[in-house]
Amino acid sequence: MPWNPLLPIISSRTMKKPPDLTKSVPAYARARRFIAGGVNSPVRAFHSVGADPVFIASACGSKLRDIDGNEYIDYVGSWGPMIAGHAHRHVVKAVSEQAARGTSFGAPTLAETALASRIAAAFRSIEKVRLVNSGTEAVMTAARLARAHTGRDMIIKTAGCYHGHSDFFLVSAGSGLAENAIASSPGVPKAITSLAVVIPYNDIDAARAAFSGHKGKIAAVIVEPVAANMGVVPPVEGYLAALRQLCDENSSCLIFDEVISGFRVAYGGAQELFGVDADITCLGKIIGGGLPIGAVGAPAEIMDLLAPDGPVYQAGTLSGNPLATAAANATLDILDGTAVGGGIPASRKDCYARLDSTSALLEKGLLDAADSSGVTVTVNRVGSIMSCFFATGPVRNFSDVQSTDIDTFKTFFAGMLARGIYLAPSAYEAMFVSLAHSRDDVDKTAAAAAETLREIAG
Ligand code: KE4
Repeated sequence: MPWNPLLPIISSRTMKKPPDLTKSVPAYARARRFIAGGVNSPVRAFHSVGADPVFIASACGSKLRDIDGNEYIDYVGSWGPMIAGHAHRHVVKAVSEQAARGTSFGAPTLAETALASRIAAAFRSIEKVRLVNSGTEAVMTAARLARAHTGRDMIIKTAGCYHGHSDFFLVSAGSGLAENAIASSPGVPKAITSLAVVIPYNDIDAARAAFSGHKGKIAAVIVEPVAANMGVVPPVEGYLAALRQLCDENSSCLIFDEVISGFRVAYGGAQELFGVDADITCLGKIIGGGLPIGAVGAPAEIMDLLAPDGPVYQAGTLSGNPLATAAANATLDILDGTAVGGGIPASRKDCYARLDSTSALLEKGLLDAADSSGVTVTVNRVGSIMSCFFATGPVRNFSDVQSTDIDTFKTFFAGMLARGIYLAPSAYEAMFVSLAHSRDDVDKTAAAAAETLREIAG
């Protein structure tokens, strides 16, 4: 049997026989010959967990199946979009029927208007929308709109939040408060990063200091209202409202990057959950039901700045693509309870109640497993996203996350994968629960966690 790269990871840390990756191993080698890093998005390469990636052949409901035939309970859910579960028949039907009517026209369609109107109805801060192809594009456009709307250039971001890979947002926090940022990627000019002010998440004093240190120059604050790219880190009580107030006092835009939290933590995202309105909202993932999509939304006064009515240019060949909007509208049908049959909850309220109850069971299962094994963990959860940190806690910002035991996370990841549980291959990502996850899935996950944590405890 060819050498299994997971073996040293798993065998050195878990007694459980690793999955048979006979086909994934050569598949990765071949992929590396033709694709940079062998993957089309870095996190998929499993580098953060010191292993080689598993190649997926198919998925249905809460399960993934790899090209070796191994089945896993999936808590990545394509990094958030698959809230209804994989290959949901309502989504598959909508996309298949649309494909037969044409995949792209480069012209307006009724489905785009339908989706935009549903997004506007879900977020009271949104009057108009522009559909794009990714969360990165949504954030890029939001930043451009904020700068055009205010006539200012600087933007405050928080350390540990991720807003896509456009130049300006590839910055990491300097130490301390309101430091000038340093690019976290070569190729990003200092002239661009010098416009970023990076502060710790959940630190309103730092935000206040950033504003007073750059009076009249701040176009916007951008934040994930529920941080989920440093693991899940909820906003502390009053944090979002305080950012809202600071932006109002300084006539700056508050940009909520709800690419993950939108339609996830509530149908109306974090804005509904916490009752704080953004000036500009970025969406993605769930609204595409697994197809490429992003959206930026705001009051008409801001959105009308966009071409062709306004001077702010933004465009995209496949923006509002018919397949993506078909998947999107079908997914929102499921979440707002208008798709009938097939075990779909009968209403929006039932949907989010089910997501929350399944996730609460999973959170309890992980905590009980840790208790029984004597391993210290902190679980941060908001609705159906959560992270299990190997730390005493609390975990409230990026530096707290960086102080958690990342090595033990790697062992936990390997042990869970060996037991058929597919977690995000990084301590800085979230676990995503879908409507398709069952009680049996949660029980199996909790049992796998208990076994793995017992091994870790030794
Ligand atoms: P995309 O360009 O990847 O569609 O969206 C960028 C983005 C923007 N804002 C937030 C809050 C996001 O979480 C993301 C993308 N999230 C990552 C994982 N946490 C996508 C996974 C990947 O990069 O492969």
